[in-house]
Amino acid sequence: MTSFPTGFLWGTSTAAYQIEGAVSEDGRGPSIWDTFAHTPGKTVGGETGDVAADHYHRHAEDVAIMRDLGLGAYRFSMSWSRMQPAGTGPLNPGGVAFYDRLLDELHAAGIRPWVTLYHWDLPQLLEDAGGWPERDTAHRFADYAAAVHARFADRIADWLTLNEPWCSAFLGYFNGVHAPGRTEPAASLRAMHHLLLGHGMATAQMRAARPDLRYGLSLNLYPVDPRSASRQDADAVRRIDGVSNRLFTDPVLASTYPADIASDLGADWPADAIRADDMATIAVPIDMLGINYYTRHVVFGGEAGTSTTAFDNGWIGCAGVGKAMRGYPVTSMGWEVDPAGLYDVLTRLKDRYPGLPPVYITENGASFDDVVTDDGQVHDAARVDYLDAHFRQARRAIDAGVPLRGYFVWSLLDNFEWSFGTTRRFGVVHVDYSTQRRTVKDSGRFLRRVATANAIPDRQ
Ligand code: IFM
Repeated sequence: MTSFPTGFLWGTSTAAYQIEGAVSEDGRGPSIWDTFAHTPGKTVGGETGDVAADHYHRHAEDVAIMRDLGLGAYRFSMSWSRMQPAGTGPLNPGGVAFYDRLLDELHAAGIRPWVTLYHWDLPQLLEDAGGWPERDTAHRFADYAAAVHARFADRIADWLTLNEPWCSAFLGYFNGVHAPGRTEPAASLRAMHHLLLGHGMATAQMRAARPDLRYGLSLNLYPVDPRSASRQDADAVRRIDGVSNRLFTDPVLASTYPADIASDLGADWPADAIRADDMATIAVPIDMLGINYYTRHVVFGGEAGTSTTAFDNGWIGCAGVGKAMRGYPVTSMGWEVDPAGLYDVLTRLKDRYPGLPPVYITENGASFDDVVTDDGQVHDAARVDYLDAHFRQARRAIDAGVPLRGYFVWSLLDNFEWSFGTTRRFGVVHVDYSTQRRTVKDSGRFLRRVATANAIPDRQ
């Protein structure tokens, strides 16, 4: 057995639009993802999250599954447009009632709720007013966070402001593969700044109201390595590490934007949007940093004009830089399986930022083309192997001194995987979308063994 420290937290993660459905019920307003998914050509097969995994109506069953899996915590997001349909004004009683019901179930099951306030579903009316490229959206977010926090602070101790602001900014406003689907480089950098500003303002307000609770955010981070020892590939690493990681970790953890990347981005850099006190606001102290890890980027440079992968990958300002594939096994997302990358991302973070706050893996997992076999089960051996290998790297990182305190697997359920719709399955619980029947996969049973023993069993 490979044990984890006492008190290490095991859980699963989800996000509102990916599982809830019920998009028109109990006063919920439209978000940018409703609009985007309903726009022809934006998602595989034109799928939407209108029903998704129907968690809105099946949350009691889903919490019972988590209890049965022995999980200590559940990270979910609140839908802004369910809580505050117009993005401003009083909270919607129907939305509040839903999350109260969910929290009742979680508390009764002894599962700690971790809430994410923003997992990409901006109220459409705020996008109509300009969206994240507008500074006012950061203020709207802070107001929304304060209102939700005032209502739920007695029931939720762990608060994450943003999930993966990199995706919101660059997939949403740079290459447009996510809502709201805009392809405006300069606006995407303003969006980045205002997302981070919203995080800082929201955190300060929540902490002022309840300094005894815990606050942080989740970033999607990648180890970035060169394809070769060439000077061009070293520069590609600098650039991709800059736009994927440092644009977010430097302001949050060191109160500065990376000067080399600001310089690379030239006229698109939002210098006029960054006001005097903004960096201090963004670097508000946090109690935990959530890290979402999926794969490593191995990159090459010096082939300007030969590669479109920089744009496809959302790497703003990096034309000519490519992503190399190494022939590793890939998930059905096409992402290389690289467990050692988890160790690298954690230890590099610790080395770059002395005084790193406690870290949680707030997402890690894999999509595979699972099938329910004749025995009624889902034998997802590849996902079991994936989780086993990544858990071992997490333990290695703890041994190397990383203050890692918990691990949330993405995801509890198969769900609406954004532009891929339901064609990608990340759950440790299978969802049959025609019946909404849930089937715990072998990976779910493996997670139960790990969570209940707080240890990884030896391989047979
Ligand atoms: O499904 C997403 C999630 O919403 C954010 N992080 C990555 C996951 C897998 O793509």
